[in-house]
Amino acid sequence: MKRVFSGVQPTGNIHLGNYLGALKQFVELQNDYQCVYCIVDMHAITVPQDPAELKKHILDVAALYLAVGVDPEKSIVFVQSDVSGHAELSWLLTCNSYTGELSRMTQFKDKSKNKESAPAGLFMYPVLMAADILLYDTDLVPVGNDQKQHIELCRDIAGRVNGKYPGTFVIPDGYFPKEGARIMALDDPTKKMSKSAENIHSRISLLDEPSKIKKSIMKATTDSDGIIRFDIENKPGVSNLLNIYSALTGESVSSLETRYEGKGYGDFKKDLVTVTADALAPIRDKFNEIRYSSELTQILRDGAARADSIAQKTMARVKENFGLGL
Ligand code: ATP
Ligand code: LTN
Repeated sequence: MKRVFSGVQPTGNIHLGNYLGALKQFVELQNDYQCVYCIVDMHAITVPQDPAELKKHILDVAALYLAVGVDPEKSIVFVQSDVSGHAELSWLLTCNSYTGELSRMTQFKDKSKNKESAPAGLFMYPVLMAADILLYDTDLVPVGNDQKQHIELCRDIAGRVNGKYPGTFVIPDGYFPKEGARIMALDDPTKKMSKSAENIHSRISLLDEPSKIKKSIMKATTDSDGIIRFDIENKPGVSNLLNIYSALTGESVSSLETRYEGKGYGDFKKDLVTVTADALAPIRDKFNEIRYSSELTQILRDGAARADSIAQKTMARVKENFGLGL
């Protein structure tokens, strides 16, 4: 069976962008692949974290994985720092990466902008991500569009290592959803929906109550021409809402355009509120059921053991190929 790997950072406020860009695909891929889903806590510490909050967010993301439908009987769910192979492989890849290519990563440039000095961990972030992926001989990586550059870098590093040490890594492919690969902020559709934006109405968090969902969608930025049509250039707000509607329901954007012809933004937004609230209600219920159960930690322990046994095999092969150790 081919293998899927992906990860989400435990940093709170998991939103509709994370769901439609990544988590929804995690569930869909479970039947056809062996899936490995990680909570990447070592990526989270590339920026300052409060230890107690971090611990809480690790369990929040784990519970959300299960709440959206990741099935621990089928998929491996675990916390990155519980498997030492990630840090170990990361160093071997560091020695096969160049400062030039890492300096070109747009996420690094964005996150270190206006800082006199950036943490080295932020710079090395994509190498740790490559280690995550290559450690499991991954074939497919479901992520949002914002991760495209990191996936390309991972493929470059793997290809380079294979050039020096043939047969070391499987070269992975990115897997990007057709709709939902880039959900934009509701208050500013030129920016991606983000966990860290100050305005809570810029995003819909997966655990938002219906009243909050309603407020955020009804406030969402549109335009003044009143036509429900997909046009990213000229109508980014309406296009983003169409995209969300389509990704949540499976109805195509063109069918939505036809159905809402002659109707106003108010009607369209009201329907989108219902669609969104209906999609998130079962996720919220399942989350509340599982978040404080002892089953959750047991699932993560089992997951780490299963992940570690794959990781150890890869590390033995990689070390052998590199000529490391006894
Ligand atoms: P944020 O920018 O919101 O802080 P992130 O991308 O830094 O999120 P993660 O939680 O690690 O952090 O992302 C988890 C997944 O969600 C990734 O696959 C990412 O590509 C995807 N994702 C994040 N934001 C969006 C978005 N606005 N639209 C679609 N996918 C997204
Ligand atoms: N950088 C990713 C999170 C991440 C990841 C991974 C995704 C870390 N390691 C491995 C896929 C595969 C992000 O979405 N911010």
